[in-house]
Amino acid sequence: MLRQLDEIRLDALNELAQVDEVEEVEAWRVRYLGKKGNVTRILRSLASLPLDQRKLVGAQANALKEELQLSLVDRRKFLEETHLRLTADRRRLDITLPGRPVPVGRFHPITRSLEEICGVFKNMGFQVLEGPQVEWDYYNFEALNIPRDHPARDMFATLWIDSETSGKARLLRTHTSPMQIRIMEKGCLPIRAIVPGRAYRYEATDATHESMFYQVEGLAVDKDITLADLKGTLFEFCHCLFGKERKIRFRCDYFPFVEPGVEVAVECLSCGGEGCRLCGHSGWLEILGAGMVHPDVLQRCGIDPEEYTGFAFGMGVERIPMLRYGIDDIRLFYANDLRFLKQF
Ligand code: FA5
Repeated sequence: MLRQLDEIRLDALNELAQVDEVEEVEAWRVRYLGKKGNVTRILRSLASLPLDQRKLVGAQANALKEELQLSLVDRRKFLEETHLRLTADRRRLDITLPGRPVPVGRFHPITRSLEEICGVFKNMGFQVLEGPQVEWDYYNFEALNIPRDHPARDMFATLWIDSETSGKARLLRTHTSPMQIRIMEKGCLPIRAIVPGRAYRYEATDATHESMFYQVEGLAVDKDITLADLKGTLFEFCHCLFGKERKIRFRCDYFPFVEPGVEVAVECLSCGGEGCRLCGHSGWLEILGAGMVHPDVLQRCGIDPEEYTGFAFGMGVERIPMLRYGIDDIRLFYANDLRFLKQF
């Protein structure tokens, strides 16, 4: 068997020296080192040899296996380098040719706005949370003081998943406010949180309304929070995003889940307050609804309204870049026209 190993070694090394294509190296490997290869076959037959021969033949067969493996690596490397050299000689490269430009992607303007908005609130100490887009009637309406048949349901044209009349109906959330309940229910006080995310409404689109749009909800619950805190927070936010010169309007509004309720509008950039298509000829564009969390809502979430108060707001994200860059139609954001998107 030792002689047989010597013969295999000679044959293998001779054959390998004659291999001159990288692809042939693999066939050679299979012939000698593969599962049914010559060396493997001998290694497998060791068990049938008497012990003294087994040690001798085994050591030599293993040494041969190692030698062939190393030779294979050397040969493959040699052939690959030769191939590369020959190719380079044959096809001269003109390294002075300018490269082909690779198109660089960029973030969608709404993604950038979301990051910017969240950045401002993070600097004020708010944490960023997310919530489900498919929501229960309970969180979207009932817990927010909007029971079935309440006229305020008409404010939110809803895309229902289950029938509204079924006991536990699901819907596509019409605003990010259901997260107020989910956060307060957890009972970790005090709270400073913002929730960016999508909202859906079953309504005709126009220059300022889409059926899918983004909102950022804000919620602060603590001892001694007042309307002045809400006003200060929102004015600071508006100054960061629109500059100190821009006029901000803060006035009463109604939402069943806050008391009092307010609305914030920003002077229209497109017309400088004169009135245009973007602002519906009012000179102002509403960006958010807000107010002091209603005591009934606090109570429903297990928070004592005698001890704690809070404010909440929900802003329309698309309206922010519209006001900053004078974009006069919200639908441009989702039409996927690169000529528009590339400008940001
Ligand atoms: C709400 O959605 C309330 N959840 C806001 C709120 C939160 C009030 C917390 C009080 C406390 P409203 O329907 O007004 O309110 O929407 C808030 C903002 O979302 C609007 O000011 C507007 O900027 C934006 N928005 C509303 N509907 C659309 C729409 N169809 N397309 C684009 N933006 C919209």
